[in-house]
Amino acid sequence: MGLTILEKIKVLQKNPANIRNLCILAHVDHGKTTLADCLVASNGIISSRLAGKLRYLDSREDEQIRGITMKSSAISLHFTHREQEYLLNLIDSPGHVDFSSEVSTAVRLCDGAIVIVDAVEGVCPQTQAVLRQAWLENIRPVLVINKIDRLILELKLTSQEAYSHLQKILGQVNAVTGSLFTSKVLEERAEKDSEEPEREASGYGEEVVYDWSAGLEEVDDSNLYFSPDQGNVVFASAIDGWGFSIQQFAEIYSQRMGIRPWVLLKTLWGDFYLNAKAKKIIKGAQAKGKKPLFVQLVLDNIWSLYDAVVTKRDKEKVDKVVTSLGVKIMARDTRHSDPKVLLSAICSQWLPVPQAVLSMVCEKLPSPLEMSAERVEKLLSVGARRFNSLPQQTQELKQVFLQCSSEDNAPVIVFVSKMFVVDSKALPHKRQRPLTHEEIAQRREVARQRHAERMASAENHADRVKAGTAPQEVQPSADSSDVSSKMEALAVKEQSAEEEEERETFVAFARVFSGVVRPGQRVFVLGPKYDPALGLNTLPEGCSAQSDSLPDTPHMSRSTLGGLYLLMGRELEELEEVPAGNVLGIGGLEDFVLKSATLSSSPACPPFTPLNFEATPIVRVAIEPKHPSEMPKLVRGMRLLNQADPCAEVLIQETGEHVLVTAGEVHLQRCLDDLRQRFAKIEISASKPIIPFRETVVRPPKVDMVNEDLGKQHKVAIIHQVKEDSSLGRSSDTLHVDSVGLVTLTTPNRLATVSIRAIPLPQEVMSLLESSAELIRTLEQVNMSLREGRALEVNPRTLEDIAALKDRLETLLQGHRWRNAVERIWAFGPRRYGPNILLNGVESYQRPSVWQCLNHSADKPHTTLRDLDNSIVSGFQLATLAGPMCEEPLMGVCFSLERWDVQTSASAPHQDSVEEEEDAVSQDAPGDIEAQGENAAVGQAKWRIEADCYGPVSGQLIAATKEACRHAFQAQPQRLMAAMYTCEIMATAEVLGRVYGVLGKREGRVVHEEMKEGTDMFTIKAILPVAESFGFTDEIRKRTSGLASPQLIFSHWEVISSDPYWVPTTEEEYLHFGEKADSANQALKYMNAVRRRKGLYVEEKTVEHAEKQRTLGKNK
Ligand SMILES: Nc1nc2c(ncn2[C@@H]2O[C@H](COP(=O)(O)OP(=O)(O)OP(=O)(O)O)[C@@H](O)[C@H]2O)c(=O)[nH]1
Ligand SMILES: [Mg+2]
Repeated sequence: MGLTILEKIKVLQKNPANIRNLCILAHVDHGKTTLADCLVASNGIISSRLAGKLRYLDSREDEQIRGITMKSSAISLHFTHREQEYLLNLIDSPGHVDFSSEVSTAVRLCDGAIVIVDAVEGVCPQTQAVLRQAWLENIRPVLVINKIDRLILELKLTSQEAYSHLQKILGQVNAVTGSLFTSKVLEERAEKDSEEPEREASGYGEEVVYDWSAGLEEVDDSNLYFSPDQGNVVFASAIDGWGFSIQQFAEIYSQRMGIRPWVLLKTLWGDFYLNAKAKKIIKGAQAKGKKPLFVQLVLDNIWSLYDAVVTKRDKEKVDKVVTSLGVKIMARDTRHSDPKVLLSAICSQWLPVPQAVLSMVCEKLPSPLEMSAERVEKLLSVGARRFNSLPQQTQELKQVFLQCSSEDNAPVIVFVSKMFVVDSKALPHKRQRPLTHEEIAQRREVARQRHAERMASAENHADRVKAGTAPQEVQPSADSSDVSSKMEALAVKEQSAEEEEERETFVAFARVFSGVVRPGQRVFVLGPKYDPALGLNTLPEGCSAQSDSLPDTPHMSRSTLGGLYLLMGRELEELEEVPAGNVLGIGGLEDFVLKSATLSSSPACPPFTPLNFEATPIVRVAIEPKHPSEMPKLVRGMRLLNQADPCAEVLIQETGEHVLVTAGEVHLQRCLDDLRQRFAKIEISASKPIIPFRETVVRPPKVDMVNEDLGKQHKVAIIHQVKEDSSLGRSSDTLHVDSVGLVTLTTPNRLATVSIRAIPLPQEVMSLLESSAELIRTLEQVNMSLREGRALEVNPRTLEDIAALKDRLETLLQGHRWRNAVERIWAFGPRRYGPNILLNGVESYQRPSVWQCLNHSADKPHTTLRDLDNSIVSGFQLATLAGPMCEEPLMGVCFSLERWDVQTSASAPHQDSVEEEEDAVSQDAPGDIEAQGENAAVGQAKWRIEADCYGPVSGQLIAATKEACRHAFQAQPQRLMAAMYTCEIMATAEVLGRVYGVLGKREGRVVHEEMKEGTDMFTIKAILPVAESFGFTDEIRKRTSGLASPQLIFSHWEVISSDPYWVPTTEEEYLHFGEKADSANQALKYMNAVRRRKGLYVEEKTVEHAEKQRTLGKNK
């Protein structure tokens, strides 16, 4: 990059009004990187001939090979629009669903986005996802409808057909925006309503006016939608280098036809036609069968140009067009064998796409100064807290954000959205940079002098030789060898230093929201759990990150900023300072920031809300080095990978395996490549993907496997009955299982007894719990703080969500069995927010409800927690974390605790500190229920001995609850649940059959099939088990010669209908399946595979009919 551009950008960085931070968002392959290429070419960074072919921002090798973007990367461009200079910080993002976390990191740093839609494919799943992300972050989008050339050349639409097709696409995009908008308005409305009564209560005497309208009518949504006449839509073909907005044509035709530009602007898009005789523009083109203005004045021109240049190759016509457009074409373009070259040469001058897109960006996207107050509040209020409840100093920061000030006294606030890795060689101070003119001149001068000296000494020497005296002949050579050896030594040293330096360097991808950052500046690094109120209390007033000794504050550390970099795609340029409103790279933070963080010079600054990630990491593989001795390298590599990827998770399982969790197959491949080539630099082997399952119970079936009513038949198989009896009526001295599945278990010391029953939760409840996991986690946090006696000021919206969840649960859990169940919920699990419920069915135990944050007068005396309450919850958590089938988490199971007796003796003396907890039981437990030991003295003595040998009661109760849950689970019909993907496949009619073939083979199910209007493409929506999905994309691509390429998105969990423990038990079943029942049992296959992987016992007959085999062997 020339120095002049860098200088220019540095100047522009200081003027936030003319800065635009934007990202390019779209579904995969809709042309983001191609468009970015065109924009980059407009700055002369790459040649415009290569634009679209180079994909400059896809700097990784695998990105180029696969042709998809995997990492978002940024570049700064400058652009002149209406005599103003603008700085555009552009971020190209990936469209593949596996990398959607990269989109989240990009969106957070921007104020606006270019959303691209493929003119043929229209709105796709990721288009909707990115529009939603833009909404969630409150950034403003503009639209580019790309690949219009495909309508002409591939679909061969007429201009009129293309117009209606474009209208449809616009309608689709607006429908998505509309639904987002409506939900937001309704949400705001609800929030306002909930705040109003509060205001009344606070006694400000404000008049409260209730308004019953939904609020939709009064909100102005005219600026919200994409419409060419609003100037927020560009039609383009990035690959051919052209693009236009209505404005451009309005200007052209207003001069040519003498119509005022604003009239044209209003009528160029829409149902208007030109009446040439009357020289009037009239509405109603469609009704009268006339060509709409857009077709006549815009599309027809483009269509005829393509026709002349590409289809007909009509040289004369082309020449005419070239002269009339006034563009200059080079001779070699005219002669080129590929007509597209000529086409893009003409189009990129006539309607240059950077001009159209960047003008729209400058006009329609907000500058950092225009950040909305709503966005600021959203960024600053973490979790359930409401903005108003933050400390005063923190609330004042809102103003700072809105001002985006770069004054010296403005506090520094920076958000790091991800850490990325660059080769240390690519860092500016390590890189060889081209010499400036002065340097070249200087070097030339030095070389000249050296040459002159050498000449002079040679002459001297010759003179001396001539004179017969060569006294110091040896000396200089010795000298020089000395010097050279020194040089060598230096070089070696440098090399080893370099090797050391070859380590990957992390650069933080960040944006300055306020203040000015400089290298070497000290700032606070705020973790996601940092609480500004606490920070302000502990730190001395007016302290700054510069101060030397500061008291330790939780979730806060201090760090010194390393180098600051301007992100220029593949390159980084060093900067001395970066003012507010700019995107930048920061070095030197790798030890302080894991993935994202908030940096600030003020302790009042709260951490930003976490990024919204849409992808669920689901594909797990275990990784090990090829050579066991390289384990430390692998561990380090995995740590680096974890830091460098926003979505990948790295963990060590209980089995000691190193596990990598990724969002999908493509993501997995990239992570493995990164590990091999960048982070660990060793050979590694990865296991087959570990497929997650869930375990659940279902209602007992009414019919058997051959659809016969179970009630009418009697069971025949004696062996199986024995088996069943042993599982159902199992009993030992501490365990009893009754015939309806109620399990009663006593702790080994016989002091506590629990009775638990497992009940399947209705499907809707299970999905509700699953989708509300985040909310339940918040609920749990609120409860925790209530229990500790700290009242947390909760955001009213969160409270409302919790109330809504409760209501919904109440409506879903209807019927006799679930009477009052929602109030009786004891806990959720596993991990306290999972989709299983522990229900309190103990009549005599009234515990505070989990919903206690909803009613403030909850602290009634009779609802205190019983001691050891926590042990029951812990036991439940353990039981739900790993089920008995194959130690996978449970899902959709309700455990109802129906009896809980604790036997204690009221005055048990204790010396043992271990027994403290028991002590508490004996003294405070209100539930000193039931038999208090027949003989107190004997009881006491016995108890003490047993407590000694079995450990504390709390621990025993945990184990007992866990075991009871497991037995209760086993007493019901058990099922495995499989993770399911949804995928949308777009395929042409010819390959449709093959797509179905592949889906069928992999147990996929088609749920929807539709023909895309105006094309010969079909969109198929299918559901596919994750377990069968590996290699699916590749197979589909191969079988359809690359015509169909599906994207798999995790959708839900589904019960596998077959019973893994099934054996024939009725006569009919025997008839049908025989005694062995050796037809394939998918669930059993999955279950055994998991058990085998985990090293659990697998019940399998390896050799059957051994005798037969032996006889066979003998006969041979
Ligand atoms: N016909 C046509 N093809 C285009 C156009 N723009 C891009 N393409 C092609 O579409 C394919 C995908 O382009 P990319 O720019 O890599 O798409 P992307 O949106 O960056 O894809 P991801 O980053 O993987 O999400 C490439 O083969 C491009 O050549 C266009 O305007 N017309
Ligand atoms: Mg791309």
